[in-house]
Amino acid sequence: MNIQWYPGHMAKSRRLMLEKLKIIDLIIEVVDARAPFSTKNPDFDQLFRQKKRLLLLNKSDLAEPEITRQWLEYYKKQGIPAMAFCAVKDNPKALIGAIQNELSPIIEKYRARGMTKTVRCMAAGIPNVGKSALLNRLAGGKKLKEGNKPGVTRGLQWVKLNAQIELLDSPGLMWPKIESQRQALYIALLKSINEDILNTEELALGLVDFFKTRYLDRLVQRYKLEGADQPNDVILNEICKNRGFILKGEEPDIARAANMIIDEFQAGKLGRISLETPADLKGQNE
Ligand SMILES: Nc1nc2c(ncn2[C@@H]2O[C@H](COP(=O)(O)OP(=O)(O)O)[C@@H](O)[C@H]2O)c(=O)[nH]1
Ligand SMILES: [Mg+2]
Repeated sequence: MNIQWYPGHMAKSRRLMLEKLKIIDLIIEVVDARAPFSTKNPDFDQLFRQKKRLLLLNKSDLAEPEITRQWLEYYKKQGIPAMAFCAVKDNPKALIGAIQNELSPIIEKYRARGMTKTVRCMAAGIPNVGKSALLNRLAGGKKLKEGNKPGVTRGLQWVKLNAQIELLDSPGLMWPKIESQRQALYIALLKSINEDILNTEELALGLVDFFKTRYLDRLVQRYKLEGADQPNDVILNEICKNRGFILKGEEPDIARAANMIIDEFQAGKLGRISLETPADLKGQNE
């Protein structure tokens, strides 16, 4: 899979975000807890180098809790402030505490001079990781538009957390070229890339291949597979037949099966799944 997806509007968003950067006190960097490494935009280290950052592993309700715990430990060891969150369910109290904690040196500095300063946070990340959902959760409302596909948020938009803290929503940002095949696969499976540029069958085969490494039993159970020790395309074929996705002339409807398995994975029907663990990074460029 060779993905080069950097639509024109992203270059514009990047510029607009850079213009706003000087008034931002904290970046809430949102990643998907199922693949915190692969959904982290490598450009951000440079882009936000002078900013305080809080890393948020969102959609933690869809990831394996034990692996999320390993990720948090991994970041802690590196001195990176990080938290797991579920923007659709979690009470935001602990997160608000963490945000206030990060901002308190700035607030205190002004308070010492008898001033009250409004502090500002920006949510940033690749598309579809839940930036808008997160800010809606924090601000307690549905002011920001959400959607399970990339490109829903276009402009920059403010919401208020409380009298002193303001939050800025931003459009998802990719980087010009995804170097690793595995990273491209994960980003695509998590719907951060526009679906029309992807080959669904290739994606589904990649997903089957991933399941073989850690969750083969779930695949076997859900799709009632007979032989698990089979090549990926044979497994996809069997899934297709077992679901009765047959075209005229007994031809298996592979495209339909491919779509179905990706949809079911995304909807959490195969259980809570983590695509990558900190141990997977060994030997890669961390
Ligand atoms: N299960 C689950 N879904 C989430 C979570 N956060 C966001 N979503 C969903 O993911 C999709 C993308 O969210 P959105 O906030 O629009 O992502 P953005 O592109 O980063 O702003 C929406 O359908 C949200 O309802 C979460 O923590 N858990
Ligand atoms: Mg958004």
